[in-house]
Order: sequence, then structure tokens, then C-alpha cells
Amino acid sequence: MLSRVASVLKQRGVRSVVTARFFSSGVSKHIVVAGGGTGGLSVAATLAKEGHEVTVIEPSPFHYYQPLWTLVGGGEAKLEDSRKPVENVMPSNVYHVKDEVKDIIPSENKVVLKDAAPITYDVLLMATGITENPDAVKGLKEALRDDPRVCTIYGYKYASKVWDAVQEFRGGKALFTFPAGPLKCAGAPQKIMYLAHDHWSNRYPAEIDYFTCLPAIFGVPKYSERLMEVCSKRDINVNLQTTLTEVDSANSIAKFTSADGESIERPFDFLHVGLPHKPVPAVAQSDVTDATGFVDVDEGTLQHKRFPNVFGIGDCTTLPTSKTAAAVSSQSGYVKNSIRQFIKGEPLTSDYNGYTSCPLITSKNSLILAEFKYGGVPHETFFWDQGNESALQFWMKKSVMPAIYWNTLVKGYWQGPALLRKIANPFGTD
Ligand code: FAD
Ligand code: UQ1
Repeated sequence: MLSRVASVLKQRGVRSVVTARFFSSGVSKHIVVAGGGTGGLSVAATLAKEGHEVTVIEPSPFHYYQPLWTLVGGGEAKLEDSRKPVENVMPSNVYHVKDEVKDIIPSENKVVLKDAAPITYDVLLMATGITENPDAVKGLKEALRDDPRVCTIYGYKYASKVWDAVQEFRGGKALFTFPAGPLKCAGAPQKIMYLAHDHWSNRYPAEIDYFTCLPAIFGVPKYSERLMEVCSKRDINVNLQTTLTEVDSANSIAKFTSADGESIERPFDFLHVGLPHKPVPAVAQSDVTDATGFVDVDEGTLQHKRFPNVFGIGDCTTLPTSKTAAAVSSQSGYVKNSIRQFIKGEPLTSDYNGYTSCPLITSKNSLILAEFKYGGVPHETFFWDQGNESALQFWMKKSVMPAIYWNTLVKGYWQGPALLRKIANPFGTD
């Protein structure tokens, strides 16, 4: 027998619903998850298993393990391994609506879709991530399409071009940039630089420059210091507070603006661009976001600041921490707890500490494993100093993390390394 939600969706002509077994457990709450990426699936899987009726709105035919794209760009992984058909990862006991969120009307508990009729919810979880914004840099879209020397690891459609460009480089000026605005995995624009450096060293003479709009190479002083040492050892020039504004492929020139408004032009033989991003436009224009376009949630509970039955997870939120899958894994535990308490009418007690992690690849066999919480305070899982370059840490990133992601995170079991830390770093700070 179809549940209440199933029959409503059917009446409204949601044709692309992949239905499955539904638990009719007497739980009358309908949880709608907008976005079936890392965060959306991790929460949907658990709450559906607990007996809630869950609908996931996800238009993409594939689910991507985005962290692999850095290794793909460095020739250390295969592009095909970074994605699976979305049906293969969608929990079997949720409704999958293959449509796009076009608007959210929280005053009516309603999500407006591109093709199908609107869906109402008791609880809404926003998990739509952020999206590419190549138009933020003049000439970039064309250069990514037409210039074999200009590339980015930020996107399935771009990542394998990076390794081609790295292999085709025969020496000269190689530029790597970090963009203004929101970015996933803020370490990735320099990780790919270290992988490229590793490939080029002892082969071709490369003059490497890193340009970042930020005032430091990394947001956490402990890791920033170590990364400046890494750059110094590798003869990489670091240019702070300098933002890429234009790619002039015809003349092989990259144009930048410095913090004091000065224009800088640099010739290039290779250019890796940290792709600018922005919130998903339909979400940014809706009532659940703040003026910056991000879903406005409480830092501890992940509950919306104005609409108590709306929650948020991951890259689409205002949470003041680095946007990573590691952060999402930790957030998933807290937001599940908040949603459970909200449904039961209890006060919310979740207190997410901002945990995030950035596995900073520094060569084909070494990695600095940055882990920190709100305020950029280091919060490491293991008893050793993770700020040192280590082969074991690289092995974890390359061989352990993908397995954790596919087998546990998107299935709702991995909620970050907090438990592991209790064993592996019992005397670490809490
Ligand atoms: P996503 O996983 O991006 O999911 C958002 C979902 O929303 C997508 O499935 C999308 O199709 C869907 N969506 C979009 N618009 C709509 C709409 N209108 N309606 C409905 N659905 C919509 N993290 C790490 O922890 N470690 C790393 O080493 C690391 N490296 C990275 C390297 C690269 C190159 C990149 C790109 C990312 C990396 N990350 C890393 C970051 C990590 O992948 C993201 O932070 C994480 O996937 C964010 O999860 P999310 O659920 O917020 O968003
Ligand atoms: C992590 O939990 C995670 O999510 C699965 C990642 O994304 C792929 C990471 O890159 C990292 C580093 C973590 C943190 C996990 C440990 C064991 C430190």
C-alpha cells in the first residue's frame, strides 16, 4: 500500500519517482532532502532507515566523489572511478525525484520543482552544494574549452584535461590560482600544484607561481607555516592577495588584480585555475538564504535561523568552516540529531564544533593532514603531528578515503572521525 507521501506524489504527476519499500511505521513526518550529494544522501539514508518518509530531490544522473578529481589531475587516479550512477547510491527506501529545485517557499512548507508539481514537507533539509561560476573570470570558459594549457580539477568534465596538460608541459612558466568567493576544499588549488611539480621535477624546468586572493596560503596558521616551507623547498613563488581576473589565451597572458587594485599581467605556458563557484542560483534567490545566497543555519544545531522546520548541511550553508566532505560527514551526525529532536518536539542539543579536514597532498607520496574546527583551531585525529608531510597520510587519502566515502559516508554510517580520535589521540584537545 502506498504511503501518504507516495500517493500525493503520484497524484501530482511526479513521474520520475523511483519508489521502493516504504516503512509505514506511524511516523507521520515527511522529510524532503534538496540535493542528493554527499550531505543529502548521508542524512537521507539514516533517517529513512529509522522509519521516516524521505524524498530526495536530485537531478543529476551521477553521484560524484569529487575529492578524487585532484588525484585524477595529478595522474594518480582514474576519472571513471569518481562517479557512480545515482541509482546505485540512492538509499533503497527513499523517493528519488529526478528534478531540480526551482524555489523554496518556507511560509507554505513547499518546494517548487522545474518540471513536476510542488512538493510539501514537514521537514526540509537543504543540501544543494555550490556550483561552478567560470564567468567570474573573463575568457576562462573559452580557455577551458579551447586552450590545452588552461585547465582545472574542479569538475568531472574538466579533471582529466589537467593530467593531459601536465604531461604536455615542456618547461616554462606554470601558474596556479585560488579564486575569490566560495570554494570546495580550499587546499585543492595547491594540492594539484604539488602533484604537477612532482611530475615535472627532474624532467622539465618549471618556474611555478601560486596566486591566491587570500592573505595567507592557508587559513590555519599551523598548516600555513608548513605549506610555506613546502613551497620554499620546491622553489614555488607564493603571491598573496592577487586575484585572477582574465585569461587571454591568444597572447598567453593571465591578468590579475592585487589587493590595492593594481593590475598585474603574467605570461604562462601552463595555467591551472581554481574555478570560481557560487551558490545554486534557484536556492540563492529563495527565502531560505541570507543576502550572500547561503542557507542561513545555526552553527551548532544546523537548524535554519528563521524557519524551524528547515535545516541545512554542507557547502550550501552559511556555516563558517571550510567546505569539505569531511566537514559534511561531521555535520551529518549533528543535523540528524537535530531533525530527530525537532520531530519529537524536544529542544535541540546539537553542538557542531565546525570540524573540517583538508588532506593537503604535497607530492605523489606525501600529505599534510589538516584538521581543524571553528576559528581555525587544529583538531587532529591521530597522536602524531599531522602537519608533517607523511606517506601514511597520503596512503589514507588515496586508498582509504574513497572506501570510507562510498561504503560508509553516503550510506549514513560515517559521521566523521570523532570516535576514532578518542582512541587514536586520547590526549588531544576536545
Ligand atoms: P554536493 O556533494 O556537491 O551535493 C550537492 C547536490 O545538489 C549535487 O548532487 C547536485 O546535483 C544537487 N543540486 C544542485 N542543484 C540542485 C537543485 N537546484 N535541485 C536539487 N538538487 C540540486 N572534501 C574533502 O573532505 N576532502 C577532499 O580532499 C576534497 N577534495 C576536493 C577536491 C575537489 C576538486 C572538489 C571539487 C571537492 C573536494 N572536496 C573535498 C569537497 C567535497 O567534495 C564537497 O565539499 C562535498 O561534496 C560537499 O557536499 P554537499 O552535499 O554540500 O554538496
Ligand atoms: C573525512 O572524513 C572525509 O570524508 C570521508 C574526507 O573526504 C574524502 C577526507 O578527506 C578526510 C580527511 C576525512 C577525515 C578522516 C580522517 C580519518 C582523518
